[in-house]
Parts: sequence; structure tokens; C-alpha cells
Amino acid sequence: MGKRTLVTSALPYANGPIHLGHLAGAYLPADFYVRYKRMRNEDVVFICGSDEHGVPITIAAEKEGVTPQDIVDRFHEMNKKTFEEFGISFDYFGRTSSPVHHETSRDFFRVLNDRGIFKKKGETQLYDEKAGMFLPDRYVKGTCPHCKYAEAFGDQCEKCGTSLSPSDLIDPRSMVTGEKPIYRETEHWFLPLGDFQDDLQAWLDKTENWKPNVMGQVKSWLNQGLGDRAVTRDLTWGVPVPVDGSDGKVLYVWFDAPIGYISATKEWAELKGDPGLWEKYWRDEDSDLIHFIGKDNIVFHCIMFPAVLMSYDGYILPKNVPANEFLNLEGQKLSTSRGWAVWVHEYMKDFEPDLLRYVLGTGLPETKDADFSWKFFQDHVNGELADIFGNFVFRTLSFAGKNFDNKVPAAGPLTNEDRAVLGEITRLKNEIAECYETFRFREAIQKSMNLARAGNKYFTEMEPWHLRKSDPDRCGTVLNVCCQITAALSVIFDPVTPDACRRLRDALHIRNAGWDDITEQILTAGSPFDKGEILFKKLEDDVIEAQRQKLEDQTRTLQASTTELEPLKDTITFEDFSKLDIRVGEVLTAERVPKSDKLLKLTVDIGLETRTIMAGIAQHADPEELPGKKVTVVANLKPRKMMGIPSEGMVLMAETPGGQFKFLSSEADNGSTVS
Ligand code: B3M
Ligand code: ZN
Repeated sequence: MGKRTLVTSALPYANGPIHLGHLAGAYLPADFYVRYKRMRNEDVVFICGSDEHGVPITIAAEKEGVTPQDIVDRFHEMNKKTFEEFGISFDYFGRTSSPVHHETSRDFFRVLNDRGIFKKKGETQLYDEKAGMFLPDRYVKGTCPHCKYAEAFGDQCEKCGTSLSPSDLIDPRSMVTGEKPIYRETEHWFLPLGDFQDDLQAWLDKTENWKPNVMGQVKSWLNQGLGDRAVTRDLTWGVPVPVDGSDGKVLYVWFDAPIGYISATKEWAELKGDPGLWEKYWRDEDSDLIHFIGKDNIVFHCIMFPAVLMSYDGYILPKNVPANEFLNLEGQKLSTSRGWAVWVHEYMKDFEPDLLRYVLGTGLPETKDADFSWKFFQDHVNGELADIFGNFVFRTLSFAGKNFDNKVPAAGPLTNEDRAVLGEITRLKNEIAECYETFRFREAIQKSMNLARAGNKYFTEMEPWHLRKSDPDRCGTVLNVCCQITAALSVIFDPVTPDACRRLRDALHIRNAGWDDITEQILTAGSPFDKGEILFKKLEDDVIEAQRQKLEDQTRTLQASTTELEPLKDTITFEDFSKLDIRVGEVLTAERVPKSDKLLKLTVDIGLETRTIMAGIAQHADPEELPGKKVTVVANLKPRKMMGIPSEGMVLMAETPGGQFKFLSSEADNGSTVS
């Protein structure tokens, strides 16, 4: 272990708010780690900031019709505040639009360029002649060759998921002007990663405790052989390339963004009044550098950025990159564009950070993708935080409060049971420390809860409520033991539930206790404590149901507003149209169809007669509310069987872009014709 540790979390793009997937990937685990180190009084600095360059930002700006600067200003402030309020305890949260960052990343480029590290090569790229600009892949839309979706992007079709390159698209068009792009020759600077293959391999061979999912990915990149990576782009938004003959070019966002960790550390040091301090963390062999990221960022942090650091010289390389896998939500992939996400600032309107910190912590996607659901949230809050941790603390402090005058009772001779449960404090403390040191946070949290479990079991078995009368001294001993466990919990759980632990330590009058203070005798007999309060309230079903509903509503509204309307169909003649016999009708009865979750069986009065009609609206209408509803019916459609029942016509419905179905209703009498 080095003398000091620099911890970074991936710089979030300042093009949208932070959601649970972000937290579980790169922020919460880093915060657990850092808070644990701080509890140990270690020298640790936690750095992050907004990633304000790159195509994701300009696309967001384009969509809203505002400038990229407007977008990054808005989301930088918003995300910074969200992290603060959620207790992600960065020492500094910078931004890559800052002058220090521009200067630092330009310096890196200049130095590498002067050393002849880069290759300069020509390339053909898509170009929009009308806009006079080269087009990133994301700026080209066209028809997907696989599913024929007309709005596929140059890098991916979002309908069928296929990854594409712009040349795959049928009828490609520029998103800027709608014009058909042409190919044009351009020149770029490339980082020849192949030159670093051996050095990277040698560095990786010396690393320890890397997660298999991370090392596996890195190895497979290395085995494939590394190629050249362009580090410049033809764009106007970004850090201008600092060498002659580079007009209209900026640094590739993945070249400048990781350097943002360095720039932010410089700004942190400046703010501390010790401008040179940043170098200790970046250029001293006795420092450990740890990058927390999501799995999609592995290649940049384990190959590209290390190659840049090696080329500059004098920088340390990451000691570990504990990347996490992805978090799914209610069994589905998180998707911000579909509104399938839980935003952290929204979460905090309804709940305290501690609850989510704990629950996400128990289900982190450490080695494989994991799922978050509101039911999972409720189960873990109620069944563990409230019923185990909270309950143990509450029964201990209220019992000891009432019977021992809010002072820690003295312990008499210890029995084997006492010694055994006290021994759990030190045993678990060491195991938990080992888990934190090796980035196994789920296990750390599980073991932390095990201490509370052991405490509860002990309390129940010792039955202090009987001892109170029969053997007050023994009762005091039992409660002394329980108070020691309570105190240990107030420190051990600190990385995970910092607010509750702070309240608990305040109640025990040990606000500043740290990891080394965790012993079997943290509290001395006779020391006062405040009366027991409920640390975690249980969550009722309706509260959880409301969250699930919110998620559904959110995704529905978003889809309705972003889904493109169906294109118009081919023209038909009046003759074609007049073949249809459309009538006004009224629903008489409506019932569900066994084994079908889509169909309702309706009987409809169309004036001349009553028809049985099958309608695919079971998910959009309540059968009880349908009788009496006026509808329009295509009355001369050839009958066809659906689920074995002949359907004698078709009820007309409007389908909204969000996929909702609504009847076309008419005031006219039943049997009236529509033409
Ligand atoms: N902004 C990508 C991401 O949010 C990127 C991380 C930069 S870390 C230097 O996934
Ligand atoms: Zn497709």
C-alpha cells in the first residue's frame, strides 16, 4: 500500500442527470472505498468532474436547440449538486471546460507530439457540404439495412440494436442539414497503441487483485493486437488541437477526458493553497491511483490513458481499475432515451440517501450485471436496515436508556457467549477491511450486517428483560456488550450509511471515532448516551407502488413525446375508400378472453343488428367501463376467428405514438354510416 491514494470516478458527461446505473457503476463503490479509507485516517483524495466535450454534448444541444455551453452549464451544476446531496464525498468536482483543463490537455498533446509519439494519417470521412463540416457517425441518420427502421444512426440502429457504420445506412442524411453526406479526405493524429503493447503488458503483469472481468477484457484487447487510435476530431466543440495546421480540429474527447482527473487534482491543490500538491498524487511512486468506472470505459482507462501517461513520463499508472458491470432496472436494460431510469435527484425527493446507498451496495454489479427493482429496495430496507441494524440499535439504546439511566452499564465477569459475540467485532472488522481493500463491497456490506445480526441474536438469547429483575448485574453486562456492538456498528457502517452512522455516533457521544477505535471496548462504563431513536423507518407498500407507477408514467410520457409518428400510407382512390361500410355502434357487453392478455370480446349494437367483435385493447381499457361506450365499426369486414371466436367486424381505434389505444367515438345514433 502506498503512502497516499488518489481515487477517481469516471467523469459523467454533462448532458443529462445522474441515475442509479451511474451510481452503481462508478460513484457509490468509489465513495464506499474513500469513506472507508478516511475512517482509517489514510491520506486519500477523491476526484471527479464533468466531461463536457464530445458528441453526446453537441447532440443534446442540437436536440434542444441550445448551445453546447448551455447544456454543460446546466448539467454540471445539477450533477454536482446531486452528488453532494447524495453524499458522494468528492474532494473536488471539476469540469473539462475549465482553463486549467484546456491547458493541461493541450500540454499533454504538445509534449507527445514533440516527442514524435503520434502518427499523422489521412482518412476519408463523411462530410456535410452544406454545413461545411465533417460528420461524426452519430450525426448521420438513414434507413437500417437490417430492420428498415428509417431513423437509424450512423453507429447503431436503436430499433434492432445492430451496430452500424455510416456506410451501411440506406439513404444516409446529415442530421445537421438533412443533405446527403459525401466522403472527404481529412488528416488526423493517431496514437499508435501497438507501440505500447509490451510496456502495457509488463505493467499489467505486475498488478494485483484486479477483477477478472476487467483483466479479461484488457487481455482480450491485447491479444487482438492494438491498432492506431485517432486522438483528434474535425469538430468545433472541444479542446482545440495545440499545433500548427490543425484549424477546425479538437482533441478526441477520450484523449482529453482522463487528463481531466489530473486537471481537477491541480485545481483541488490550488484551492488548498498548495498548488504543487497535485504532483505528489500523480508523480510519486508512493501514491496509489485507483480508477472507478463502468465496464464500457475499460479500454480507455486500461490501455489508452496508461499509454498517454507512459509517453509523457514521470506519471504513475493506475494500481487498480475496479470497473463494474451494468445495472438493470426492474428486469430491463436502463435506457435514458426511453425514460427507463431512476434519477437520483428524483429519488431524493422521496427518500434518504442512506437507504439507496445500502440497497445498491448489497446488489452492486461487481462481477456480473445486476438488477435493481423497487421490491428489492423495499425488501432490503425493511428486512435488513430496519429489522436488523435499526432494530438492534433501537432495542439496545432504549432498554439501556430506560433501565440504566442513559449510561453505559458496567460489565461484570464475561461469559463465553459474551466473549464470543464481542469477538465478532474484531473478527468481522478485519474481514470487512480486507473486503474494502480488495474492492469486494457487496461482501463488506453483508459482513457489516452480520455484526448487527449477531447482536440481535445475542440480545434475544440473553433475554435481558427477564434479567432486569432476577439478576440486574448480569443484565448490565449484557447491555454493556450490546452497547459495544452498537458503537462498533456506528463506525463499521459509516462508508455505507454515513448519515445514520453520524447520528448514531452523536447519540453515543463518539462522533469522531474511527476504524482503529473499533475494539471490544469502545465505550467505557458510565459514559452517557442519548435516548434511542429509530434509525431507519420501514417502507409501506403504497410508497413502493407509487415509485413503480412513476417509472411507468415516465417512460410512457417520454415515449409519447419522442416516438416519431407513423409515416403516411400510399394514396388510394375514393372507390377504394367507399368499399368500407363504417357504422356508428355502442358497446353492450365486454369481457376478457381466457388465455389472452390482449383481446376483449365485445358485443356491439350497430343499429341493424348486434355483432360479436374481438378487440385488442385488453391492456388499454377496463371491460367494466366499456358498456354504453359509443364506437365506430367496420361492418363489412369478412369475419375471422380470433382465439377460436369469430369476430364479426372491427372496432376502430386510434393508436398514439406512445402505443396507447383510444376508441373513435361518435355522437350519432347507432347504425349511422360514416363516409
Ligand atoms: N464521460 C463516458 C461515460 O460517462 C465518459 C467517462 C469519462 S472518464 C475519463 O460513460
Ligand atoms: Zn435496425
